[in-house]
Amino acid sequence: MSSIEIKVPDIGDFSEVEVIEVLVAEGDTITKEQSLITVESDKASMEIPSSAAGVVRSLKAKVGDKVKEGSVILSLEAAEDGVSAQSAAGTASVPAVGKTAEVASAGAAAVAETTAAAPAAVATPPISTPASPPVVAPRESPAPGQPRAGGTPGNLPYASPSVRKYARELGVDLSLVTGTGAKQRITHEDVRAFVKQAVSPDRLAAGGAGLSVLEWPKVDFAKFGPVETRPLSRIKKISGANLHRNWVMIPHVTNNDVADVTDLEALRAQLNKENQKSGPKVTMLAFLIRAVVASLKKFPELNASLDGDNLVFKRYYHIGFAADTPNGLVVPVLRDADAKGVMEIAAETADLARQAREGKLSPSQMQGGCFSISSLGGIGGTSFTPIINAPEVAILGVSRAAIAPVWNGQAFAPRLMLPLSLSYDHRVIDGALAARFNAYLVSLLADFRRIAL
Ligand code: CAO
Repeated sequence: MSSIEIKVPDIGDFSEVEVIEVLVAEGDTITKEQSLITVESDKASMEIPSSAAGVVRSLKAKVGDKVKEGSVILSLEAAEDGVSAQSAAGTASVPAVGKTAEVASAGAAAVAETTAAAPAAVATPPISTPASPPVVAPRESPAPGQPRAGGTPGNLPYASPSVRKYARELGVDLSLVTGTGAKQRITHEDVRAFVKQAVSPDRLAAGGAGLSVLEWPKVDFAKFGPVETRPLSRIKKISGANLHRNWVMIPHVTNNDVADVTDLEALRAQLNKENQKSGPKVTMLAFLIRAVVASLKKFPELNASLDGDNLVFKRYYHIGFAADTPNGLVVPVLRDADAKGVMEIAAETADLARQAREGKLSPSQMQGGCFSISSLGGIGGTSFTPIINAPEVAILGVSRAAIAPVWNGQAFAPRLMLPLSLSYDHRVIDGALAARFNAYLVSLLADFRRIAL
């Protein structure tokens, strides 16, 4: 082992350049061609590679130093098969710094080309010269008086070659990263922080859209009174993550309407009276599913899903319905609802709801839904905003029916009015279409014979 000094090689036209990054530390074992420091001129930043392999004994260059050809970067305990001290001392060939700098000033297109070529330069440094030329990245200055953006479209982000390489390895688009280094240069730490934020649970829940919101408040509730902490159920954790994503990613609008279900309720009561012993209990939900299917047939945009720039129209009618269970909300799916009558729907939804409460639903029984219904009518409420069950584009919320005075043209009559809250994805469904859908549904529920038309 021999001790050698690694010096700054010939750096072309530049008499003095600033050290902006030190890429190794004392005690590091380095390989030949490994980048040691990044220096920056007014036209380009470049990495100086080592001309020998070995262990770094002492670092001589630090960030902010001005260095020139011959300045000592570090002293190295060279490995046995290392290069001779003389060659390590920086008798480097003239690097192409000046040439690259010209490219850099030749315009955005040329700059992009230089950048695109950079990976190869970094990955396989030239080996034909005693000391390889620095790896160079053109430097783009901000317009006078303008702050340097971490990256704006068309501008080359301001970062050293090693940061560019690091970003490439992680798949980070540097134009999206804000630089916090000197003169807003993007540092390794900036790339790390960007990735950390990109993979944070909140960000992932938002599908990468990213929300710039305050951190969730951390409160020691026990300071204010007795507390008991219980873990969320598995269902709550899964449904919570889905609801959160759907809420933040879908532009929801809710259309509220009321249906006169006086006659329908009378029919339901009559059917239940007739079927008391034999048939299933006929529920409002079963009528609603039947009416929703007829409405989806008339307004197929609500029986669709977004797929990038396309809208996928479904020619099947699988209807999900929210079921309240001891462990949380689940949405069983009634398949081929268009092929089933109200009695069959009533029997099947009752069975699915029972399986849901007993935690016996299989994943396939909760998949493939086209449209969902969330009925809180048996509990209460006058309206609410149901959250769309992605990738569906609409959901119907049903609140408690109540007797209300309705003007029939001559007088107010007591009618049973059912509140319907239709939430829709405004990217797919216009407000007018949603209002038409809801009005049509209202008309079917008011006179169920219309479904046969
Ligand atoms: N208005 C007034 N009363 C209603 C009604 C309405 N819209 N819907 C149902 N009811 C009444 C019924 O008449 C019935 O009363 P009777 O026992 O006197 O006949 C009672 O409420 C129970 O109704 P049901 O047996 O028809 O059941 P349902 O259709 O209300 O509910 C199901 C079935 C599975 C939807 C329900 O059990 C459930 O889980 N609902 C909650 C859904 C939910 O949690 N949604 C929110 C999702 S977002 O968090």
